Amino acid sequence: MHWWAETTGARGSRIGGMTELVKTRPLPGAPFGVEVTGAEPRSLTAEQREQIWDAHREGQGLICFSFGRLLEADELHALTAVFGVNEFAPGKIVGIGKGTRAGQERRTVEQQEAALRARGDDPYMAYIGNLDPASLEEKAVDGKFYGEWEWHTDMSYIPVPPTFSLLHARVVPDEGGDTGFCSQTMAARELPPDLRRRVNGRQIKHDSTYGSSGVLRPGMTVPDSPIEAIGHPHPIIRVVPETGQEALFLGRRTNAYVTGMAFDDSERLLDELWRHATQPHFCYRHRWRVGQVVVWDNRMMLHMRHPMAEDATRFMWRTQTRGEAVVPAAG
Ligand SMILES: O=C(O)CCC(=O)C(=O)O
Ligand SMILES: [Fe+2]
Repeated sequence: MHWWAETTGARGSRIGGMTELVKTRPLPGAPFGVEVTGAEPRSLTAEQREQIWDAHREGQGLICFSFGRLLEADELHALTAVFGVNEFAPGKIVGIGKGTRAGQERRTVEQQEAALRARGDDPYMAYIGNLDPASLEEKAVDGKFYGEWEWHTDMSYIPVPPTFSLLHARVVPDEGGDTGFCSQTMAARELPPDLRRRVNGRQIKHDSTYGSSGVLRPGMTVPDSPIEAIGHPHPIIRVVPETGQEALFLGRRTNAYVTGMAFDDSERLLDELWRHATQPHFCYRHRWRVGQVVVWDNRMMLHMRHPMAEDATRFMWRTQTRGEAVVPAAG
């Protein structure tokens, strides 16, 4: 982990003299990622925010905040705001992971937001798990919730997907339900030249039919083939503007299609790309502790969820930041 060796000296002395800085260290057991402790989301100083951005760069898009306690909703929103503009949670506001039903009257974003708040729902917070968010009683969920969720980046089927996602562990099982992360900047760096040549300038259409657990999204129907599936095309290699790094942008494998190719050729190319992109040495498996917030940069990282037992309980809060136009790599 050479970046750490380069910065330890300077960072160590800064921390030694000034207790108001947060503490950072490489995420234990991970090939990338930084763990941050000592952050108070409501009162982060400019210098601490800068440290967090350093952690983003050093961690190659993955930061784990270990708070050792549950956060209040406003604390998670404040932490989210460090990374960008807080975005509505998926599926709550039309256009952000939610379609309009035929015949439904169009309401403004403000009207939709007010309606959510009126029934006690936070428009910026998603709740993921098998507990009811208000009562915290167990609730029935689709059986697919307990299975393995496929590798993906969040909402890549829209033109401007969210940049950061934050997941806050509130109830986690003793076993199972880990979250996997896979560095796509590492995957881009190690892309074999022949494969790079074949994907240069090409786009993948990212399908919106299914959620990551394999459940059909509300209002969607199963397409005849990935070519017909509803989604949005994005460049296969993108650039992260802050660092100039390239990253593979694959979205999810299900119903993906390399536009302009014969279907079988697209399938073969996608299989080859996914085999390359998800090699174990690009990946990290996060075992959750209650109170942690893991932040990932969807421009740099795939993620997935490992299966869990059907009698286990898992409950997370989740927020995201507004995206930016996807920057294609120079062809
Ligand atoms: O629950 C998890 O571990 C990951 C869920 C997920 O894909 C997400 O929050 O975007
Ligand atoms: Fe996700």
